[in-house]
Amino acid sequence: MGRNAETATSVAPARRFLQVLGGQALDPPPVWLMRQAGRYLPEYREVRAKAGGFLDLCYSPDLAAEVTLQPIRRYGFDAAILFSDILIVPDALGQGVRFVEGEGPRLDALTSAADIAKLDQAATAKKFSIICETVARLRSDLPPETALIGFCGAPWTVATYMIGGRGSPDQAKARLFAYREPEAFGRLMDTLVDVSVDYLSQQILAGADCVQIFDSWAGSLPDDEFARWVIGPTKRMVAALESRHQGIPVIGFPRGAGVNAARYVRETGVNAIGCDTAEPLGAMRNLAQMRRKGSGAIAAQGNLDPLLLVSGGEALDRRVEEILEAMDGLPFIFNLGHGIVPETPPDNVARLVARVRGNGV
Ligand code: 1CP
Repeated sequence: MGRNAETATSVAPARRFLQVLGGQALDPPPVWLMRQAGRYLPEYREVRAKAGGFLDLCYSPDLAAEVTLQPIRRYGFDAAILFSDILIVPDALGQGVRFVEGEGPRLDALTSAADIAKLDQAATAKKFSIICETVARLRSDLPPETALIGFCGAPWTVATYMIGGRGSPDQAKARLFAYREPEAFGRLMDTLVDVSVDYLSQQILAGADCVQIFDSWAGSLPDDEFARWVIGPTKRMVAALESRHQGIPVIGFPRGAGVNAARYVRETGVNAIGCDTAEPLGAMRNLAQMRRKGSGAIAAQGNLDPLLLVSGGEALDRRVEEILEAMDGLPFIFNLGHGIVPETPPDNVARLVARVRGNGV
């Protein structure tokens, strides 16, 4: 791997991934996978066991950089995503966050306006700086042609965990809180917008080439609440990032947005939209034909079903072809429609990458 190759030359390397985020169509399209570092890889499980807890892994720049690089070494993806988690933000704000083996995240749930008032923005600096050490290490360790994606959760999605105390199928606690106490909920969202912009801004200064905002639970809101809690905060984040880091590309991933996806693109100002598995290919094609005010084309990213990557075989090959064909000639980044699942056979990932790049198999 080309260590420090970027600093060795004064010419910025061509990162195909960033060309597409700039609105170009490339053949073959760049490819990376959400959750590409993770439990499906034996080398990840090894490092994870050594790290102790999941948060310990996130807060160890050496180990976090190592697991970020693992899928790049194996598959040569066009982009690496910082290994971390969207729940670093509540943790850094002082809300208790734990990851329970085999169960997932558990947070000391916020139940009142008073709990929200206790969140401590000033406390975030120390933890964010540790994460940014991982980013800096990655930018120097990655091959120069590999883009580095920084990320955070969108305010709505992070709030669903902060109020629910855990993942839930319907995000009922956060939705109810937002209906019953819109002012307090609005203050929580304002805090999350501010802190998340700072966090992404620090990742960009440390070397991230672009950022992705994960709104995994965007699909649980009716359209007026979608506008208020998904589009509004994301739009403010994109504007703030644009004013601090002109030209930095932002990918939005409003999972489950459905027919609201085009409105999300139009109103938030994102450069690219991540499409989930349920997005029809025709709709993804339409999104990749939209244009951004004052700048180039919108890129679309997605949207293979992660379970097809588990099943593999001809069904996988067929769908990969369909997606490539549908997105031909448009600014498109090949990805899954949601994160890779732990049951995924690593060989299927190699097969997918080869097919996307036209290398047969
Ligand atoms: O034991 C383990 O190894 C824990 C599994 C795991 C991993 C690998 C968690 C716990 N988080 C992560 C890393 C992670 N999470 C990354 C970086 C790795 C990469 O992409 O290669 C990213 C971008 C995330 C983002 C994330 N975390 C999201 C948004 C994307 C999505 O999948 O919808 C969400 C919702 C989370 C919360 C979270 N963290 C972990 C779990 C199991 C969950 C989901 C919990 C739930 O809803 O029940």
